Amino acid sequence: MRSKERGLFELYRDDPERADALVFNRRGLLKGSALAAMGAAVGGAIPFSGNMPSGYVPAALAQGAPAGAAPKVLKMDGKADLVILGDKPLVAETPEHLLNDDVTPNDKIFIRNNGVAPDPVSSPDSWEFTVDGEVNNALKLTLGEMKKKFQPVTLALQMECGGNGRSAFEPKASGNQWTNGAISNARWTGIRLKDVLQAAGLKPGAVYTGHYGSDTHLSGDATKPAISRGVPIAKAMEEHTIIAYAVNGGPIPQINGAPLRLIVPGWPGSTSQKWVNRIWIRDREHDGQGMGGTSYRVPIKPMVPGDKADPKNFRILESMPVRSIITNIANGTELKAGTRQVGLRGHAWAGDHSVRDVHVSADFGQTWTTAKVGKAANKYAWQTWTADLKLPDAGYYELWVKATDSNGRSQGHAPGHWNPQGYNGNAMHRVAVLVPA
Ligand SMILES: Nc1nc2c(c(=O)[nH]1)N[C@H]1C(S)=C(S)[C@@H](COP(=O)(O)O)O[C@H]1N2
Ligand SMILES: [Mo]
Repeated sequence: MRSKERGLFELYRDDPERADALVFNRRGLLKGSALAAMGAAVGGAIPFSGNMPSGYVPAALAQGAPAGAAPKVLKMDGKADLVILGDKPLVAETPEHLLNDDVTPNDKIFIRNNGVAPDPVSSPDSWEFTVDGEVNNALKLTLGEMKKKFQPVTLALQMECGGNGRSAFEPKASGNQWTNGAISNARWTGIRLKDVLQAAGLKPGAVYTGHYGSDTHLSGDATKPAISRGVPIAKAMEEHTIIAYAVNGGPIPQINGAPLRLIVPGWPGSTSQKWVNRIWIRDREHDGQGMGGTSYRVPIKPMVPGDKADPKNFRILESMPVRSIITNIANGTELKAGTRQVGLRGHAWAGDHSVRDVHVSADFGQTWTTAKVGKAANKYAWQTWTADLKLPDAGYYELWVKATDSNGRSQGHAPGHWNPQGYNGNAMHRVAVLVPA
């Protein structure tokens, strides 16, 4: 933003409470001198200020980088400027405006480690993979043998961390404070997990999978997996659940699970085991690291935000919720003077479901424009949408997007169903822009 004064972005970064106090009067109404102050701070008038609901917190300004400390940018060979959310273990998200590609390139695939990543292997085809437990023939195969024995498949698949969107919860939920950047939609090549399980022969008692990888627990305890989650057999047998050995036509980046990883699209990313070397077929729900307590679990009846959880009230999080992002304009962009129309583009996805509609607004939700929503490249790929919005005057705008899934479920202004670890947070994405006078 071009403001000569210290802009609201800077103010939010340095002193968010003062910024809120400046913008909102005691009753939370954005008007009068507060509106003038905000206009000055953002460097322009707010043409649709009349539509701003009382008590409205300019979330677009507080979203992502401007709130709190300046972002720590990842410096890693083969990775774009991801934003570091944690360094022990390494966790880094891809800002929405870096996700504009239809197919996410390798350098923009986010990173979520739970433990200590293993060293790269020199001979990927000798990687050993085991299937055991409730099967007629336990399998021990090398990756080279797997490639020969099973039919390859290439699919564009969304892979989203279960905690994506968590940072919007109030009170704060525990875990990495993802904005919307824990999502990728790369083209993975591998073999169907179903084919491997059929070769092993599932026993009638097979009900759940348990996944293991070669990374080690942060504590250094070698007997404890960093993470070991699983899925019901039906999801494991789904056509789009694959064991991948390549991505976007080449090797998988080491940090994203080379030489072999699961992709369980539409479900929390934690089920997509990286560096996978064993699948244990269980005769009951898996009880590995990340399966207990409130981990990857959501309340079955609403709880009071901030309350202590009663694990009896929780079920395993399965399909991820509907979400949409604007990817062609970064939050805080100053458009060209004289801009009166803006073309928007982004993606939307909905876990196991498809996206029925995407709507965008430039007037704080007073009017919504229906976006053109493209078809998914295949089931479980995200859908790309485009829309044009009029900006009637110079000034400050927020561009909002919300998607609706095939069951009619949409996105709210703030995440609902508060839960201690902040799952299912799918507040709409908002991007602030300024059209200079
Ligand atoms: N072995 C192993 N697999 C793992 C993890 C991990 O820490 N170790 N993290 C999981 C989580 S929580 C997510 S969201 C995805 C992230 O995959 P990515 O780092 O390739 O984006 O991997 C999953 N698979
Ligand atoms: Mo995750």
